[in-house]
Amino acid sequence: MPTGLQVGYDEYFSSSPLGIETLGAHARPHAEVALADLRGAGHDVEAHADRLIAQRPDMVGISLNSAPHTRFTLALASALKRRRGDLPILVGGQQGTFLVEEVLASGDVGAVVRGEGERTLAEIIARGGDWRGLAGVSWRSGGAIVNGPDRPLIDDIDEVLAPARDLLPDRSRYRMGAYRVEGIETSRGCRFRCSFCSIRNFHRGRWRPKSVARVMREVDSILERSGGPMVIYFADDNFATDIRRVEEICRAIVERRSKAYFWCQARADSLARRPDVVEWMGKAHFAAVLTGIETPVARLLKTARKGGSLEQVQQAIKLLHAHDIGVWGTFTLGLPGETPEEAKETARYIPTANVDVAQITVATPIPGSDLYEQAKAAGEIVETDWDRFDFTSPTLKGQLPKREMDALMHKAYLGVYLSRRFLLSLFSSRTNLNRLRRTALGVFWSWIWFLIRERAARLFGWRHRMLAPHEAAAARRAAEATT
Ligand code: B12
Ligand code: SF4
Repeated sequence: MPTGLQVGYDEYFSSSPLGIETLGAHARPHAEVALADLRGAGHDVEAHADRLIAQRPDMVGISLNSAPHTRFTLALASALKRRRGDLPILVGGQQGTFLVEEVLASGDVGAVVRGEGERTLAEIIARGGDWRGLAGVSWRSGGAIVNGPDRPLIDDIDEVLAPARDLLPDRSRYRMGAYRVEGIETSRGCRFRCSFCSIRNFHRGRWRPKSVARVMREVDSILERSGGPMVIYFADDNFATDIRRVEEICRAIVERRSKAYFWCQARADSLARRPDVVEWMGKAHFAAVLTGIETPVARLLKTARKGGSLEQVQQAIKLLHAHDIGVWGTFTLGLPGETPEEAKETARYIPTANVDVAQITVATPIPGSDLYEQAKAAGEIVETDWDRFDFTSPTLKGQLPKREMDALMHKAYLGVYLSRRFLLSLFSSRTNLNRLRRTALGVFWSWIWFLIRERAARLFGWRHRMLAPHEAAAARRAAEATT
């Protein structure tokens, strides 16, 4: 699991890396497996490569899920190859899947596994590392790229093994503030088609659930092993896709009488329609729901094909609060076509939305999203450095310049976390909401501290030792020339 995001996320919220843990479980019957989660462990590619090579791997797989991990991933592949020219390197994940040519371009990465990887990886290992001809794989042959056919999706995802959490035994690092966090994936995909999102294309428009029994087996195994208070985070894109299943899961959780808290990601419109199910979520100890609010500007929501309405968002917030469930609202500035006045309107709205955690991002054309395809075709992507696809920087024509975007964003954050309402609410009785707000405030201050350190680093010229791909290629050529 690579690192690379330079805006601080890895430093203050690290949830367990479900992708590599799940792949580890499927690879284990065929090979000895070691996992390395490099997030939050510094950006020194050379040092990471030394540590990985010291384990004498026969093959290395890198999970390239998010855009800001791209440069690090390619630099890591290159650093590994400089040390061991014969080492087969695989890349998979959301960003890898939709960026095959770029990932394979330097020749350091041998193959890209497209889409969900459990079966493909197991087959590659079972075939002694030979990926040629396999479905779901793209590889280089001579100078050309060969794309194997798409691999059919796993129909019954109950067949996906539980993540091999024991392969990363130090679980204390997976936390947000005071909470220990463990992720569980209970479904795959999403039926909606927001233009800025890649999920629909990654899962080919399908939503596939795990059965309630399968989900609860995983919940039970985490609860059995956990010591103190903890959060179980359902990492599904829209946990509320099948609202009856949500109720069933909540009823099963209530039966456990555990002290754990639960978080999930869910659409506000799905929740607003079913107050009875939100009540069950409250009984089951759901402490936070992450929901995409984006903007109050109806025109922009429509262009982005978000669906739902602001009224439903407000209804859902009221409903969640009534059952002592915190709202983690995500907002988007710079949606395509947004005018500077509309950006200000969104920023002004954020502190009034009554959320307990606010996350503000800049609309970013991620590969696999319709926004990416359209913007690319129209020549509207103005940024080429993947490090800038960090969801806080402008990357599209027409978006406000970084300085203005930052100013709006910072003002909105201060408006949320330093508002009288928010600060006074911290002194109310210790409810879920209250705890979440304290956590959010703690994270907010660590972010401010991170920004101060980053500014200082820039001021005094400290640099991360991360090579750009062209620098890495030059270094490899130089090393080859010497040997
Ligand atoms: C949970 C989650 C988080 C959590 C935990 C992140 C984590 N890395 O574990 C938190 C909240 C911290 C988070 C943060 C961010 N996230 Co996030 N996150 C997710 C989410 C919802 C689920 C990830 C997950 O656990 N999936 C379940 C596992 C089993 O699947 P998987 O990881 O995709 O792995 C499978 C395949 O991809 C493939 N595979 C993956 N890697 C490899 C490697 C090899 C070798 C092989 C063979 C196969 C393979 O096989 C796996 C099994 O099928 C995804 C959306 C999604 N549904 O995937 C977004 C998603 C990955 N996140 C995204 C983003 C943008 C971010 C942030 C940058 C947001 C921000 N503004 O800061 C940060 C980045 C932080 C970071 N360090 O990664 C985007 C990335 C899009 C992109 N191309 O950039 C996604 C796709 C959501 C979206 N559509 O916008 N995220
Ligand atoms: S943003 Fe959320 S609701 Fe929209 S398509 Fe992506 S996962 Fe689905």
